[in-house]
Amino acid sequence: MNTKILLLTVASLLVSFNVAAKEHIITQKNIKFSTPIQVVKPGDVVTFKNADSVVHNLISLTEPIKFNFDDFRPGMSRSITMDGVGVVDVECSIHPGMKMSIFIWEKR
Ligand SMILES: [Cu+2]
Repeated sequence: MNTKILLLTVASLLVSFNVAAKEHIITQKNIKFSTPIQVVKPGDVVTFKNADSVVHNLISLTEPIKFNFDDFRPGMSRSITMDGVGVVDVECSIHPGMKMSIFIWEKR
């Protein structure tokens, strides 16, 4: 195979791999989120997991992504596609101070 064609094929595969939606996993453990801040690209998926031995909940009252998962028990997980651009503030209303923010941000 022609070397130039091979290189172009590899490059285009890398580019398409790079733009594919990514999954970001955020756990709830020891009454904390695993990170205070998560930066994602529009279309990426955030999966929340309760890795604690206590019940939490998972609430966002902020645009562009609003949700309210009550009774989020140990072992449960939820995946949410991050459409739009903005800052999503996530909290557990059972445990004050259990907060984190997701920045949905597209690099120009
Ligand atoms: Cu909690």
